[in-house]
Amino acid sequence: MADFDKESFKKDVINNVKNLFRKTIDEATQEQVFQAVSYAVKDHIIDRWIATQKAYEEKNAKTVYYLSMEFLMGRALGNNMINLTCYEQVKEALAELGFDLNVIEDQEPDAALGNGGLGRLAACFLDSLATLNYPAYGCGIRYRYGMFKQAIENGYQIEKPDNWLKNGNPFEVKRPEYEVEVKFGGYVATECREGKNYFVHKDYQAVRAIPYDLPIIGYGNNVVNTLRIWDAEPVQEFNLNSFDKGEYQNAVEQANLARNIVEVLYPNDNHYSGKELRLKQQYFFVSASVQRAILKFKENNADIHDLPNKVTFQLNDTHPTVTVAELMRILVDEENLEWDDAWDITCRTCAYTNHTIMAEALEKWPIDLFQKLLPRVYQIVDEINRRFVLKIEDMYPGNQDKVRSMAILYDGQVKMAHLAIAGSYSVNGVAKLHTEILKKRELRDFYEMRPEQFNNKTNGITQRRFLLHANPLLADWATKKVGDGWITDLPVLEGLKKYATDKKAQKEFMDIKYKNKVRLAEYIKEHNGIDVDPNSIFDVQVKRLHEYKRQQLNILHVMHLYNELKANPDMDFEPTTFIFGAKAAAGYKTAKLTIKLINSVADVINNDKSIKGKIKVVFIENYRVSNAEIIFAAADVSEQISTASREASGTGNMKFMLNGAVTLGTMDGANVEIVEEVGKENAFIFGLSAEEVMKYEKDGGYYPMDIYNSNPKVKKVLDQLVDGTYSNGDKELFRDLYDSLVMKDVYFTLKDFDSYADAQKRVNKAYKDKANWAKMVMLNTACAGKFSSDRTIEEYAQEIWKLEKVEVTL
Ligand code: 26M
Repeated sequence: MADFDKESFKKDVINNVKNLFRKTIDEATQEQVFQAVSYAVKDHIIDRWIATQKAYEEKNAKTVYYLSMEFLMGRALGNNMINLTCYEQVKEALAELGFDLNVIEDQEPDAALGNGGLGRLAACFLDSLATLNYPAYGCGIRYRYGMFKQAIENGYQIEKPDNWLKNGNPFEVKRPEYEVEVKFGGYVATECREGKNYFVHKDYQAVRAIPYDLPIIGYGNNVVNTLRIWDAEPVQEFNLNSFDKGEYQNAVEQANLARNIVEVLYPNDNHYSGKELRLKQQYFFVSASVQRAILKFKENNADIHDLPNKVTFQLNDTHPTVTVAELMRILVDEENLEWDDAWDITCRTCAYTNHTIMAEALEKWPIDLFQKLLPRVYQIVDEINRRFVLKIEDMYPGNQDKVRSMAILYDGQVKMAHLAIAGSYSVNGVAKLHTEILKKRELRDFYEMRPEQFNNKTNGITQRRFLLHANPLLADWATKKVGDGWITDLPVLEGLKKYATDKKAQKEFMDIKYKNKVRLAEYIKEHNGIDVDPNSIFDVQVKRLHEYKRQQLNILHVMHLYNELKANPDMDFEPTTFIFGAKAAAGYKTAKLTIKLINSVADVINNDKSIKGKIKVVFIENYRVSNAEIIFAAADVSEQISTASREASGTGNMKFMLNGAVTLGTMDGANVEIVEEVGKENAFIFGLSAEEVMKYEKDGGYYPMDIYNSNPKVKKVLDQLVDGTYSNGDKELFRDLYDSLVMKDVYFTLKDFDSYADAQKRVNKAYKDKANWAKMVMLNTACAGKFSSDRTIEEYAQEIWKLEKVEVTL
């Protein structure tokens, strides 16, 4: 970074420690130095932030508002320094002050305002938008408590609150001047003025929405975009004396509403819970974000009809879908547009991304709940639905099936996906296979009605965080081989292909992998107290715990392998460390029991001297963005073993690939495209195809009992779930897992078992051929270019958002 002066940076840090903590630098704790360094870095951000926003305003550039209930940002300091291109300079400055930058970075809590894939994708998108010079806001909620911290006690998951704001957030800026009011409850009255009917919302409860802005720094281009997260404050602090009874009650309720609304992230992933507070959260941040966006638009534009030329609201799944109705409310009630006019604008301003085909994730709100909480918005949804149903009937006269499958209001429910599709000009899936399944099955009727609305945008990840920051050794190596162009143009890594068969390069690459495995082994020793051998295969499955992701398949196979080794201790087998990391939704029993099973299996196997440490099983506690960065860099094998058709895309698969791991996976989500890029000879693919799975499902499933009865290996591991092998003799502990696998096996775990075990064998054998293994993993890194979120964002920007790049000079 050109405007970085090491000596003045050191002075800034020393000064910040004094001002913030009344201490000299040698008295300060590492955490206090973290704060001081962050403020010193923020000094370098702020002028760029101001300049960027000025440049956008001058150009009156079209802006995308990425509306998301989740932004899984992880830590900011390291990433901010990377993107300002001052990481090495700060590292040196701190070393001279006697501090280790790694230790300083470790002081920062993760900003875990998200569950998993969907939230992390939003974070990667913000990084790419800023790096590609696109005007963008992320809009979300400033949860007081983010994703819970996971502790493992006696093998069980315990959830601990994540008080991430405890020591303040050095990078955020409160913007009280941009507060808006959001209204809940009450009723709608009609008033007639000058012959026109007006809808007036009465007797409501209001909260003040206060924005906090976080800087999103583009890589080396002076761009700083904004992630705006909303806090809630009560409209009036209630004062015991100044209210009559009714007013007092209302004041208390309003204050409680403000307190509750932003309190905590719902820790569900791919599962809808139907809680009223969740709908409050959705409307709260949507209404605040849309109101603010319209106010800003009106500062620079005279005609509201220009809105679609200047603004897109991108809806991250159905969670912010109420945007469609809220925008209509503002256009009709506040801008006084006619319905058709308003609807035309709305449908050209909103776009929707679908992230899942899991039926239990579909958001459907009971009409009475929705109507009571948002009476005016409900009236609007009702009218949208009335007109939409007329359109369906017009297209398919007399076909009630179509109405049933497409209406927004049906069976006493508000179907958020249907509202999102009806009110959007674009509907996209997140990988080719996923989009095809949406078009052919899940959303077939909508696709038939308006095929041009549907498109695919295969997900991506940011190489700035997941290679440059997470894996500095490999990043430096790649830069030495092909230059540093890959940092903003990932396909440049293709230049590494020619080294894949070069003996010297292979050794360099594998030495780096080894060092990263040592780093992870140290982390595991420190956090789990388990010794693992960096020379063993690191086989890794890290992701949310869900039956469809099939951690059960993985652990059942480990149990099987252990049986084999016990029976045949001299079996030809390359020692393997099976690494898991996963949080289970707090109320998801089967998922929590699977965590207990993994830990129980780990206990038995890790302590059995007879297998000479050939298998180790490790469950990494509290998997999150910050330790993910260490884990991906150290992996040899990437477990992507979802039931085909269920994982919309996956993005962990891409992070492993980029860091030189081979995929062991099903033909699901983006795995299909990974294989397309790297070649099937450089991946280990197994299992039913999506089509096969869907065919079984259409025909009512299959009989897992047949497999149990005919496959002795499968029978043995299943029996071990209920014979006390992994539960100190307790035959009931894992009974529910046994029952659901043997009776139903909804996720085809037994069906895919043999094929998975065979793929594992192929992996183990392939690892022995050191040269070929090196070639395979190097080709994975070299072929990862497609999976940059820069590519994804260019596609969104050009094909959906129609944005133009804005240059920023200081
Ligand atoms: C819904 C209702 C109430 C509470 C929580 C939810 C909810 C939260 C998160 C539902 C779904 C949520 O996330 C789904 C998700 O993460 N989907 C993943 O999206 C990734 C990015 O597109 C894909 O790569 C994954 O395949 C997909 O599972």
